[in-house]
Amino acid sequence: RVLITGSLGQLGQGLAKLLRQKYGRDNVIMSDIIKPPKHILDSGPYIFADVLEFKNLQEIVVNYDIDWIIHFSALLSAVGEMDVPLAIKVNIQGVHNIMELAKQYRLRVFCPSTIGAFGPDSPRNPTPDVTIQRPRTIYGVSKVHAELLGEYYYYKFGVDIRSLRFPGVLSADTHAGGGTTDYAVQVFDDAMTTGKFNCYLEPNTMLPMIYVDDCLRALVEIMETPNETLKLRTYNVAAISFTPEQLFEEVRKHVPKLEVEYNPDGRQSIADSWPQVFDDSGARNDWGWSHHYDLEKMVQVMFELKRKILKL
Ligand code: VAH
Repeated sequence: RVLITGSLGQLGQGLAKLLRQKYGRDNVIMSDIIKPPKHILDSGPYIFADVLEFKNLQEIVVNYDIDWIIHFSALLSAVGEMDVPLAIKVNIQGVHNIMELAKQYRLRVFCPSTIGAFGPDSPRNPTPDVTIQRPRTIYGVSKVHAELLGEYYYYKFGVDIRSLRFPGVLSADTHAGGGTTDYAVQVFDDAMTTGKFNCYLEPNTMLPMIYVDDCLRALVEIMETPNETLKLRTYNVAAISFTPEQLFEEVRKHVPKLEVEYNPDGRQSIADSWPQVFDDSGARNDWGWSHHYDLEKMVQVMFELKRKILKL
């Protein structure tokens, strides 16, 4: 069985749906620390799981016969900067508990990393799998820590940990919580409701991005890859890179009158320290990663889904 921690974030819902199609509704347990909306309860098993409570996690692993943990619980880049002590607890202490749990019960673990695990000293275009990592956010520091701790547990205790560095994720039915790339999600709602968008990044801020279906397929693919195939425990994956102005040009093919104002805020300095283009050739060569959604297709499907969700 699979346990998804932090499953009410941007990726958990879509992943649960995908894994339940493959492994059965009752073999994928969504979890978080808040009460879920009704449609989540109706979609399959959902339980309370606090990654800071080791005993709570042990009980879940035993009572639900868990084999895999997908560990999404974390404070993302921007929100982490607003509460560093909480980010250190959740993103670092939380991952200590998950690693210990995986060692104790021989679990396979997926722990997402991010473009945010790189910093201004890393090569930015392109950024390879293995290079300097000196991130300037507590989110990035905690994700480098998770990568290194995961490798340690793999080589020292044989814990089967896998990780992908995700770029900004575009999804239509969920919102990220406090990320720096979230402008690329929010613009669709604003374009369809007010026709106006206030962008907190400069127009030419290039960032690697991926559509949520590609992102979740990459996660399932690496989790299903035989361990001996993997040369790294952490791989970059991306689809494409784009700037706000390139995204808005594509959005205007659907909402021609979109008006954009650029008012950069604190997230600009975070974005300026991140990769502009990911080199994900390692994933493509080692386990056959390939993206299906380019910018045009991403924007197309986002509008199709948004029209359904917003009933416009
Ligand atoms: C964030 N969307 O902006 C997340 C992600 C690639 C960035 O980690 O913090």
